Amino acid sequence: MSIGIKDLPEENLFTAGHTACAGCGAAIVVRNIMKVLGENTVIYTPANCLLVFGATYPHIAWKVPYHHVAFENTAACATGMKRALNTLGKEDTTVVGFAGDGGTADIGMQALSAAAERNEDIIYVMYDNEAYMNTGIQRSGSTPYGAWTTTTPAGKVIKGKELFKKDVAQIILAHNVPYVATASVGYPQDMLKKVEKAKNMKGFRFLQIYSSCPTGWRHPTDITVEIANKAVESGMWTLFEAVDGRMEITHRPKERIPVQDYLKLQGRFRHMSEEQIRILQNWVDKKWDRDSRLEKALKMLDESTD
Ligand SMILES: Cc1ncc(C[n+]2csc(CCOP(=O)(O)OP(=O)(O)O)c2C)c(N)n1
Ligand SMILES: [Mg+2]
Repeated sequence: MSIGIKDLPEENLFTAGHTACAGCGAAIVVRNIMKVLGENTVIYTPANCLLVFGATYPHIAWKVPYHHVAFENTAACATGMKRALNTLGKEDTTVVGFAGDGGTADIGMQALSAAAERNEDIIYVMYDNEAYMNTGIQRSGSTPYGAWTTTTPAGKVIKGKELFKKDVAQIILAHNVPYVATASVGYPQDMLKKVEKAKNMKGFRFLQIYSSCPTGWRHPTDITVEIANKAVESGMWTLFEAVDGRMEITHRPKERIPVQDYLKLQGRFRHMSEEQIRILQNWVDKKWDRDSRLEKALKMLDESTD
């Protein structure tokens, strides 16, 4: 039996009183994940919103050991701590890196890839709010096509981001690590299950978690979860997990809603032309098709080597 929402302890290890914006997806994600990870956990965070709203001197929201590290080296620092704890005979302590999409898809990728290659015994969580939010909404490799950011403005010449979202979870999956999953603030039960599974495994474990951002995405603070649901229902976000490389889509929308139903709730997509929406819809259709075929192919590959 996996953990349910009602089983979560009352106590917050990431406490109330942090200074995240109202409706911040990342804050909801971190608070709930910490309830599953428990007290015997050590945290690493590079520069990002989570650093600022969770630990700005002299205040701190963390009730477990917490380290702020440079942007580039979250996975390397977590690795060092895990090895040191092992040397001290504290093998049961979980070491976790929590980084944003900028700190993962772009700046932290090198250390992350190296730690995954070495199959280090750590959990790495990428909370994905699809831009460098803390420094004023600059685009990252994880920003979707068409989105307005301050470095992909929406004007007469440039009309939001002209490139497509980098698929970080698939990049990590290609490292053949024990556990890779995507999750979302809109699907808490699915997320908690995946975190619990990751916690109980050994080796390198990676979670990419959709974390809506009312400030950067320009949406009302009370529809954080609704937007997250529409991301999955439209196919913009695929919920999957891969244990030892066997990929399984964990929530398959019965009928995908048009991507426009997702876009229209957010100011960051307001400027998009019909042509741009068509381009994005086409990208989503292809991505969904590829994810579904990849699921089948990896399953067949796994069965043929059993
Ligand atoms: C090497 C380096 N470059 C740039 C910065 C400035 N900086 C601090 S936080 C941040 C944005 C982080 O974006 P992301 O990782 O997506 O997290 P978010 O702020 O969105 O939560 C940047 C660019 C820095 N601290 N160090
Ligand atoms: Mg970000």
